[in-house]
Parts: sequence; structure tokens; C-alpha cells
Amino acid sequence: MVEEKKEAKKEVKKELPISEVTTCKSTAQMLRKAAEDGVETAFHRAMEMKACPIGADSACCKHCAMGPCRLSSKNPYEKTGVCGATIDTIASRNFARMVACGTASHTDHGMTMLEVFRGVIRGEIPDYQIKDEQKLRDVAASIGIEVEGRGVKEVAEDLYHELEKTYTQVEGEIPFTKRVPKKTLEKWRELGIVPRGAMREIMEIMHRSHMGVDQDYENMVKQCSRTALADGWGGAMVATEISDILFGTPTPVVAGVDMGNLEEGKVNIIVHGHEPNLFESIIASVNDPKLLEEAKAAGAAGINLLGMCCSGAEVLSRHGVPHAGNFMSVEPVLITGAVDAMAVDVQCIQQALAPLSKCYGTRFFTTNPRAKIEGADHVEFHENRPRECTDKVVRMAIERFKSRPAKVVIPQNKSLGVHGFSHEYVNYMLGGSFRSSYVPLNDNIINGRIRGVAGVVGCTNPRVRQDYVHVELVKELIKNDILVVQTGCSQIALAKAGLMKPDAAVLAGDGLREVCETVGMPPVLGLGSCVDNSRILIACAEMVRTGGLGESIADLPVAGAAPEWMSEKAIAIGQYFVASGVFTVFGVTFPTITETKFHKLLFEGLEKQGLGKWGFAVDPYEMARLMIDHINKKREALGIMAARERKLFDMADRQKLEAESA
Ligand code: XCC
Repeated sequence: MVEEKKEAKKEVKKELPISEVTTCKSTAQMLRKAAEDGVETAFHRAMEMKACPIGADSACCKHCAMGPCRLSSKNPYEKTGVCGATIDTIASRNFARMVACGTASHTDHGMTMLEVFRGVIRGEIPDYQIKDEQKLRDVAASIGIEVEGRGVKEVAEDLYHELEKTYTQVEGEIPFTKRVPKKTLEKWRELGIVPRGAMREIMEIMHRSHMGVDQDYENMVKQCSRTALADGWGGAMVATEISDILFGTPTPVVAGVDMGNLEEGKVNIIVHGHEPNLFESIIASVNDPKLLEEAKAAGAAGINLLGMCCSGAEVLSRHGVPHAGNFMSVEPVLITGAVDAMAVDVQCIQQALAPLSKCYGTRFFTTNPRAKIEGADHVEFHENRPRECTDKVVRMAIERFKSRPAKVVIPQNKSLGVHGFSHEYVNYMLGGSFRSSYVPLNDNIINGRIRGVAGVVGCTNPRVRQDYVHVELVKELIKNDILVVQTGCSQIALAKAGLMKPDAAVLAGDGLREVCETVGMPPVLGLGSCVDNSRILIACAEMVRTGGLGESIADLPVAGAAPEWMSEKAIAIGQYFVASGVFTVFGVTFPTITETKFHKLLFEGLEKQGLGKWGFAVDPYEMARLMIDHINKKREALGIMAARERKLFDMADRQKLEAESA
């Protein structure tokens, strides 16, 4: 092994208790191989590095050089920072910066999509086209743009200008607030939390969290909501809608998930990150006859393209491209030795991937000018000539295939499931093509077959057993007749567990099972990547608009969870769901101290203001109980609890009726 490869290896001190850190069979197998190969992963680093307890409670402040100041988690009001900042100021300021960073990540991603859209409609980017004209018209009409009798270009140009306001507008309300249910929007206006434009809100939150500015935690939380809403109903929603317009709105597709999708005899290429542009171009590259010929000449049976994390979840939904695993499986997949190249763009790319890929001779490429990694090869991706980058990645992968330096071990686990449930398809699926609507969903919630709907989303995290909380929580929810919608790494956890198949309906309660069997859908619906959480917001708005379940999102019998979260983006997502009116439960840890006023505002006060609220539980069954209790509480308030208790009309009822009428 060459010198630099040796450097990438670290001495692994303690033995990793593999069955305690993951329930993913492929990841476990690769962690055993890691021990043989003498390489380390985030699981090892998390075991060796205890999380900082003061940071975990958000009881430290490093916003100026009079500190950093540390307060006591046990006695949070005992002292203040040097400037006098209380625990509520410090924790709310830290929280605000997490929201700002998460929002910035999604909105910057959305802005890239919007720039590509502009380039496409102005003829500057010939490699992409508008694939879904109907979606273009629907999105435009939803924000008041005239579409009748107008050409695609005209509508697209107006849509571009309108959506640009999501970012640049300094006064007024961002465009997608037109999709928000009236009562929810009125509440936001009353509280002063309607976002003006993402750049303004992020700028303001950064200003307000500077030393000596906003030192009232309630005021700070308002700006957290305003900023987060500029993510969910702003940047993230733009990213989803523009991706659908350019690359096609997902419809259900059967696809495989897990490391068993790697193929030893083919050139294996993985794309990992978040922006679909790179992935769409690499799909074109791997299907290029010339490159396929080059792969064949190198002795390969073909080129095998897989996704990981969110860009993987997005193309899994949109095109049925196989998915190799979620966030905590990215290092383990390199340990297979089967990955010839990995191309990454932005977000959730662990720095450790660069040295680890060297250990296995995998060609590792960064592609985005925003996200370079020391030690990685940078092949810049330009939207107006995307194939320059992606053809090169494919060629480098073929080179590596020719002389694979490491032994290849591919875990033989592969789970087929149905993915790609956009909110448009849910509409069609439940209502049928002639009466597509959310009426059947609302009816089934009102009559109690479906108790409610839960969004289970988000990351995996080496501080908890990988996939375990996601899978157990979702099983418990569907058992209790709660329809589950999913995005991101959580969706991949459930896909590996086999719950994305229609026959998983046997695990659901009687009511949900009946609906799933009638429609032929799984009880767990995968919607795509993290920005596609915006599909859940739109579905909630549709449920309100359809009627019978209250007047605002806060009235709906719904709940959300990110059971194994780790990123600041997850906090932004959680805050926009809470501000939209949804009870949202997080696991792992939560950056507050329970006894503080700031904590009480997030976990109780916001609901009293008419919004949603935060919840916290580590145990999946406790988490499910919190969500079910909340959904029951909402059913009670809507006066539909009795319907749920009523016995459903079954075969015995029919026989009785027939006997009576005979
Ligand atoms: Fe996964 Fe999006 Fe979380 Fe990253 S943040 S770990 S869901 S890849 Ni969305």
C-alpha cells in the first residue's frame, strides 16, 4: 500500500460494537470488513469522541471574544455570559443560527435550480429542457400567473421572475405564500412572521444573533419562524418545483435500494449530494454509447450508476435509479472496494470520504465550486456544459475498473420497493384520473380508516443505532392506522426494511390496510429528497383546502418526526413545519435545556400562539406515542374521534345485513 494510503489509515483503538450502532445489514458487514482492513468510519469516531455536553444543551456562547462563555446545564439561570446574556438569549441565538444555516443551504440549492431554469428558457443551457410543461403551468397558475392561451416560454419567463422574489424581495410576501391556507397565513401575518425574501430573512437573523442585538428569546424565535418559512415555502419549494419542471414530476417507480445494487462485473459510479443537475448529466453520460463502448473495452459488462443520500433519493423517485444507502452508509459503501468513482456536490459530504476513498483506490471527485475537499480531485461542474465534468468522472471510473487495487466484497442485500409519490400523484392515486382530488384521503381520515398522516424524515446519525428509530417508529405508526410519508435518508431506511412495497400493508392497522389494499399502495410513501419535504407542505395545504379537517394546517391530524437527525438543515425543516402548524418530534438530542423559558416556548408556547410545537423523544415507541396522542387530540378537536371508534363495515356486517333483509 502506498504511503498516502497508509496515512489515511488510523489506529482503531476500541472495538466497535457493530450490532449496537447499526441495524443495516450491509453497513454492519462493511464495518466488520473495516476492522479487517484497519480503517475507521464516523461510527468509530463517534465512539471515541464523546459529544460535548455543554454544546449539546446549547449552553455555550462563542459569538464574541469576551468568551467563549459556558453556562451550567444543571443550573441554567445561575449565571450569565460576560455580556449578561441569559441562557434563553444564548440558546435562542444558537438555534437561530442553525435555522439560518439550514435555510441558506436549501435556498442556495433552490437558487441554483432557478438559475438553471433561467439558462434553459433563455437557450443558454442546451443540455436540459422543460420536461413537464403541465407542471410548469400548474406551478405558475398556483401563484397567480396567467397561463391560458400563453406559450411555454412566456409562462416560464414570468415564473422565473416571480420565483426570483423568493430570494431577492425585500418587502412583501414570498410568492408561494399564495399556496398557504388562508387561516394559516392570517396567523403568520398576525405574528409578523410571513417571510419577505430568503436573503433578507437570513441576513436579518445573522444580524440579530450578533453580540448585543436581539436579546429577547421570544422575538428571536419569531425571526427563526420567518426565516424557516422562507425555506419550506420558499427555497426548498422552488428547488422541488423547478426540478420537477426540468426533469419530470415523479410517478411511482419500482427500484432497488441497498449495497446489493453494486455489480462486481460493471463499472460502479455513485453520486452523493443534493443538487439533481449533476445526477441528470451523469445519467446521460453513462448511457452514451461511446462511453459504454469504452467500459466494454475495459472488460466491464456495463456501467452501473447508483445514488446515495438526497440526490440519490431524488433520482430514485424520479427515474428509479438504484440507491446504495443513506448518510451513515456512505463510508461503508467505499469499504466494499466496488465503487470505481464517487462524485459529490453539496451538503452532507463527510470530509473523511476523501482519505477513505484513497484506501480503496476509489476515484473521489468534488464537482461544485462551493464545496471542495482537501485531498479530493476537483472536476468542476458547469451547467452550460455539464457533460465535460460527468464524462470525465465516467472515464476515470473506467480507468479504476481496469485495475481495481482492492478486494471487492459486495453485501448481497437489495430491497425492491415503490418510490416516487409526488403530491400530484397522491392526488391522482386516491381520486383516480377522472376525479383526482384529496377527497378520498380526507374522507378516509374523517371516517377513521386512516387515523392521520405522519411525515417521518431526515438523517441518520452515529450517536444512535442506524435506521432503528426510523423503522420502529414507522412500523408503530402504520400499525396505528397512520399513513406515513417520507423523504431523505429516512425513506432509504424504510426501503431497506421492505416497507415501501404494497404488501407491507399487512403490517398496518385494519383501516389503513383496507385503504392500501383498495388503492394498491404501500402504507409508507416515499416522496424524495429533503427539499421535497415541501411536497408534504403542499399536501397539507391540499388537505385543508379539500375540507372537513379544519381551516388551518394546525387543525389537521398530522405530525412529523426526524428521529435520527444530525444536520442544521433538519432544524430549519423542523422549525418550518412547527411554524406551519405541525407537531414535530426530534430524536437523538435537542439543543435546549428543558427547564428554560426558551425550551418551553418551542415545546408549548408556539402551539398556544396557534402554530405547531416541538417534541422530543429518543425511544421510537415513546416518539410514536407522542405523535399518536397529538393526532388523537386533533381528531377530538375536529369532532371525528367517534368515527374512528366506530366499527368499520366488514364482511360480517354484510352477512348480517343480508340475513336481516332475506
Ligand atoms: Fe440525509 Fe439530505 Fe440528513 Fe443529509 S440532511 S443526512 S436526510 S442527505 Ni437533508
